[in-house]
Amino acid sequence: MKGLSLFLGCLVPNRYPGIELATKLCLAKLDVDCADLPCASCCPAPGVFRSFDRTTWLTLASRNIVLSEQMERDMLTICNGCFSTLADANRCIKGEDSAKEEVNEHLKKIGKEINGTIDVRHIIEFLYQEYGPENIRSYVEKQLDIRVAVHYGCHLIKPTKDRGLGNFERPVFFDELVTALGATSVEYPDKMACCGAGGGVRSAMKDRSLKMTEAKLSRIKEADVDCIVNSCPFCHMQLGEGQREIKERMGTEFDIPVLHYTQLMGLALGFPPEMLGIDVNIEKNKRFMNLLDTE
Ligand code: 9S8
Ligand code: 9S8
Ligand code: COM
Repeated sequence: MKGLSLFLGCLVPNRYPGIELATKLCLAKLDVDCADLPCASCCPAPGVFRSFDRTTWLTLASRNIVLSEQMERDMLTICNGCFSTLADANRCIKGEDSAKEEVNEHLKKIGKEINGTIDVRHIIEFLYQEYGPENIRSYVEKQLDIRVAVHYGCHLIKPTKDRGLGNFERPVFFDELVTALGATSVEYPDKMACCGAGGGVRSAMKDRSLKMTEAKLSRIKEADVDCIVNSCPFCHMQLGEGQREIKERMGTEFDIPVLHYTQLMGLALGFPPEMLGIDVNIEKNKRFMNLLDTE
């Protein structure tokens, strides 16, 4: 297997640098060879660019993929949206000669060429396929005796024929990675529903987007969990910041901690919350951390 390059996307560097650190700490603990990917741009976001102009979407994605090809590394994403764009674009370049030629005509202008020599991975899929839940379990230093609502997000599992991660109505791979940390993955209705943010809905129709989020958060609240875990910084923002927005606009209060999987894994591997971007000055996070300490 090739080494990896870490594709951060936009949201992690701009809003959640703690998720970058959590990712790097976890990967180092697992001895994964993962390097920074300098000069990367937005993936570009699938729900926006791909919907408007396929060639622009494919060319920008290809430029990012080339950076990793030049390093002779597979790309690792920590966001469902980035995974969707980069994995789908890569598949398209590898499978369609005409698309590859068209993109290379554009890339030539900046002295680059895409060859289709690497793979694109998502950290959840990578950990599941290359390590497996049992193996992850052996790295755990602190058993997390908590109830977790797993939110897969849309782009991690769809299109299912390309993802190859099993059943898309009731997938289990993400849940298994969560239970490997000692936690319980709690079932809840509409678990596979969108968080409400994707596909430009958050930007274009904020009220509708938050209504979807409120519905999802209500089902999660009823399931009586200690936190929500996601694999996508966009879902992370919608389910997290969205709670504040919903309280302001609709008055409903949720108060549920939201963690990216790398943050949850970081806690299980023994790192303190401060190193994982978990702000314990926020009351709900403080309560969550106390819960972990009173085992
Ligand atoms: S990059 Fe720009 S907007 Fe974002 S985070 Fe994930 S999807 Fe790709
Ligand atoms: S769910 Fe529906 S489109 Fe998506 S992956 Fe992340 S953001 Fe939330
Ligand atoms: C969601 C990305 S992760 S997008 O809004 O669908 O582009």
